[in-house]
Amino acid sequence: MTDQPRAVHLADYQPYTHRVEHVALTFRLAPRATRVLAALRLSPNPGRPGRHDLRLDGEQLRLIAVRIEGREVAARVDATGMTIPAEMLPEGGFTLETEVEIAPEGNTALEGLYMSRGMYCTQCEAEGFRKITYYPDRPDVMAPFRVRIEADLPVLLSNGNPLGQGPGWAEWEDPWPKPAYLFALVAGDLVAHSADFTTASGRAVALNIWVRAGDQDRCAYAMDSLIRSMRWDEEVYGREYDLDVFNIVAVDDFNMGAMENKGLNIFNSKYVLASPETATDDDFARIEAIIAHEYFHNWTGNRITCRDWFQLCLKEGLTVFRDQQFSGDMRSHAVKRIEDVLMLRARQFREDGGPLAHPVRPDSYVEINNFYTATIYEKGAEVIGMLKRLVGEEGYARALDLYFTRHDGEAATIEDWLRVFEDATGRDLAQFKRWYTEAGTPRVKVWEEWDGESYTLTFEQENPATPGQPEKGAKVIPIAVGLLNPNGDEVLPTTVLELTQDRQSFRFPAAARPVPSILRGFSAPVVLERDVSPEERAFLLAHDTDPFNKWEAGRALAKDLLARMVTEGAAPGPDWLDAIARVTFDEGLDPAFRALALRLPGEDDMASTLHAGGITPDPARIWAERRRMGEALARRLGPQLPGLIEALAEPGPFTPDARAAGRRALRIAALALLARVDGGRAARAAHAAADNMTEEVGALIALLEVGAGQEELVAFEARWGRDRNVMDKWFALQIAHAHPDQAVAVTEALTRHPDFDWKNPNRFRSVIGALSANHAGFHHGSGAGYRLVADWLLRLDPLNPQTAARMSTAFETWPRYDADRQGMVQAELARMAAAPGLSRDLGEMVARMRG
Ligand code: 0A1
Ligand code: ZN
Repeated sequence: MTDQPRAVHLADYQPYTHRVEHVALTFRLAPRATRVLAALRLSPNPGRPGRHDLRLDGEQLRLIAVRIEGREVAARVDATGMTIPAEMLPEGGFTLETEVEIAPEGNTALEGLYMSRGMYCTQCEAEGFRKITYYPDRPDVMAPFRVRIEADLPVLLSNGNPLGQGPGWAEWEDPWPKPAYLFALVAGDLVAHSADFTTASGRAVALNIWVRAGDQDRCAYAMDSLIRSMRWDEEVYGREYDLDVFNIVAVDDFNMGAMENKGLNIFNSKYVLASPETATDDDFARIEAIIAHEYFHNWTGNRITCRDWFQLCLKEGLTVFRDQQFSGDMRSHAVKRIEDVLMLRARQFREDGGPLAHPVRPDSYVEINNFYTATIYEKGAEVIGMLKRLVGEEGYARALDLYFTRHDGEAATIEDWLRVFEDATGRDLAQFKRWYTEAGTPRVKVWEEWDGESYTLTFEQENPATPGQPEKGAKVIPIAVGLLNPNGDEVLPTTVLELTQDRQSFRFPAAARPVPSILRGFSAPVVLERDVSPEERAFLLAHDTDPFNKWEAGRALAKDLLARMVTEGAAPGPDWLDAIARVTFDEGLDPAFRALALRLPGEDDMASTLHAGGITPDPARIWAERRRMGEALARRLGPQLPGLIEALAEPGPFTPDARAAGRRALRIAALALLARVDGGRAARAAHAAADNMTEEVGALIALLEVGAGQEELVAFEARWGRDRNVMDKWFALQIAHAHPDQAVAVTEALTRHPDFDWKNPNRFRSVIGALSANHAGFHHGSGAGYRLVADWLLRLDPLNPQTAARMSTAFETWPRYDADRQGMVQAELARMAAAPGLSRDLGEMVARMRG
């Protein structure tokens, strides 16, 4: 057994002992023996008075030499770094040189310098740089870098601006001081899709997207998204780009979505490459959002970085918030908000309600890679949305301007961030800060009272206990409210109420009893509890002027019904069927919105809702009742569906814009419903006629959902078998849409497919991740789903602990289920915990889930 891994605590933060004034690196690349020469110009940090040893992080490095001011020194080396005692350090500034050897070819963890199909690339966030060279690998140590790369490869890239290049070498200089986690290097046989950009102040920037030969014709959308992001950040946030080049590289083996390395973003190829034939509308939207996200990090993350990893939400929450604003501006704010909330509830509420719950700013961790979570990213963004709602558009703009001027070039904290808002707006944010320090999703109950003259809304907030945080104080909760009169006119336009106490009432003059629309735009990440009749929900679905709450009313109607179907065997009645029918065929509404209104509540969402209501969810029953619900809707809408499908056909060539995508989304939703009553005839025809991946996949899923589609799957493989990104879809969709009793068998069969390259994270996620996403299949009463996922996590862990740990969250919902299932999950968690040599990553996750 290895030593018990130690937790890192926020309270222990101390500035680094030294300053790094400059870094010069030379790489002599070779797959099994890359030499890394580093020259660090160091000086004592005045923020840490006294004389200190020099401690540098370093892991899995073969040390060749260490010199100070040109003289060899004997450093103390251990498994996590090197120490040079204070007495061996010159007073004042000095240059430290190290030479190490590393083996990128054997690096399967995809952290540090590694190889992906013959190409060298790096991933340094969070703590990967220490696997490249000895260095103070912490975000508050910022330095300018100069990099020389020597390799017999045509394209050699690093951060910053190019200094020069020749056969077999290239040099780069990044003038902007940066932490090591933003370092990047790429070397390979790549081709560029290029464009130019001129910034608002006239700087010419060369833009390149580097891909393998043959992929250049799939870069246009990413490039267009990049150019729109650069312009948007200038126009909306006044932020300009600050180097002469901006490079993006697409890599096939990548643990996450993408990485914002300064001037050299590295992307999972799945989030760059797109053409109408190979990418769905959702892929296009995701590419646009991720390109924007990484680009926006140039200011929120790179120019202003995090003091320590506890402050991760400082860059991630803000950058997600900014990419959400951008996507809303590019597409539809209403649709984007609904999609973001669906995601938040599916991932973050799920996390916040289980054993892995943690604050947006945690105060301890064992492995920081385990904290790139929905809470830090998505809840982090929601918290900023609330701040903006509380201080208003202008207050927000002033605070952000102050943030950029005050902290440019610094490594900042959440305290700095909140102080900027306090100074810019005069508001006290002490209570608001609890959103950063306390985990858990607040539950807000509402009562209403009307006395003939005035109408009162009373709110009560409850902040549930989470691991390590039994008691919590009241939060500041902005609740956007509107009131409608009984004929549907709005009598109170959206007004933000500030709930700051456990219980609080708000009174409005009202001569007639109004219908309230509460938590408009999902103004706070809370669970709203209010007894509402189906009639009132249907009324809001028809009349609410707030698009989010209009959709939410339909959603709530469907969830109430499905809950009654599951618990009491209720039948889908006309309240819901008629209300949805009206929205589906309302041509005054955006087709994308109508498609969202047609989407049935998810099974995992239903399980969580039932559990919150004190009912133990039965996954098989939820699956069956949800299916019955879809069939009832299909019968109700059936006769009108062919007409709708026909009317939504897009003439002319495919365009990925939001309007066309919305029409396709509604058309596919209609096809999927129709398949339930016509045996898949229309879906089969649509599949045969499809000239784009959105419709090809949409029709195929519609067929799989009714137990058909086998021939289409064969044809799909025959056509796309050589395309990795497209084949990921083929693997995933047949598992995600398998019958619950067959999901495990289908997954097992696919793990034996010759193209199941499980060491590739995208392929692993497409297969094992797809099984975890098949709710009734994963939670099958036999326990076979649990066993299979645990087997594969254990197999992946020694090679790629980061991805294994991340995917172990499949098990986080176990406390919701019955004793049998709980026992089976606990047994799998115990089996994983006992595995010899378990990584710190997976070890921490399993320990937290076991509780
Ligand atoms: N900062 C990146 C995401 C990222 C995080 C960690 C990684 O390795 C552990 C890789 C990428 C982003 O927010 O896009
Ligand atoms: Zn990010």
